[in-house]
Amino acid sequence: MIQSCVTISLVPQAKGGPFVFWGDLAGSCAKAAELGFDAVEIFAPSAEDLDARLLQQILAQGRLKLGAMGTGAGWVLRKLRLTDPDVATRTRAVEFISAIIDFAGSFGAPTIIGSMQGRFENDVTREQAIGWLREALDKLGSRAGAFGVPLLFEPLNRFETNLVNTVEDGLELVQSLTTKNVKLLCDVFHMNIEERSISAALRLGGKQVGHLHFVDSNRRPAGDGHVDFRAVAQALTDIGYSGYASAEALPIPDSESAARQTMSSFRKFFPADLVSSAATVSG
Ligand code: LER
Ligand code: MN
Repeated sequence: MIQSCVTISLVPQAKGGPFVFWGDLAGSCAKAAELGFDAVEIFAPSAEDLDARLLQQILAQGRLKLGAMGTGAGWVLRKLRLTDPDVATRTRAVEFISAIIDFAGSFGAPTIIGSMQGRFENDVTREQAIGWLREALDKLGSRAGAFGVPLLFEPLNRFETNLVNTVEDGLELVQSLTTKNVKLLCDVFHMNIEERSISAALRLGGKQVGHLHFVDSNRRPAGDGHVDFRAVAQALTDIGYSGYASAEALPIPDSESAARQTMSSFRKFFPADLVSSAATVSG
């Protein structure tokens, strides 16, 4: 069954980024619950900045789940990347993500690697960078496995990375790992830029699709751009996808309206019969 999720950023320095809610964890969760979301995806400055007991209480109050946690603050705030040429920086990047995996894992939630993948540049070749990335993903993927959750790896568009831009690139990477616990996060905004066909790419991803960033072509909430979400929903049903459709979108015109627009699209494109047939396919 496909479930709804919405992003909350707790990182003021990421201002301008594609997050629906900003700050005020309790208030944002209360609003997400009021609008009918099943879960929240949290983008925090670090694992240490979160209070697990408080989060537990807030989630319980709204009958919400933690859908996933992002790690991009490692890049935004600390300039850490898994493919940095400096080994000490790569090690700190792995430690930063490990702490988030442990925190999210204790809530039964996966962790996302997006911008922390970095890029290859200057004297570093793509092969070298991919080698470092594989090393890190093997460690981090098996760490997430201890909590019974996958690690989510997100292909990004060419303006954000030159390493992994498409589902095909992502599959090649995750299938080359020793761990089998890294799944793909398909972000419709990035897919709209990089894929020849969004639905064909989702079908190619198949069982390796572990999470979806549910957002439109212009990074506005789903339904406010030109993505054909009927085709997206059909592809997800065909592959038996049963994860989250998580709104990682700009808060346009404001957070509450963006969340409402997302929910209205979620109900339109993932109606109960489609959602339950997806559950049947996935067994
Ligand atoms: C960044 O563009 C993005 O889509 C995030 O989910 C990556 O951390
Ligand atoms: Mn994304």
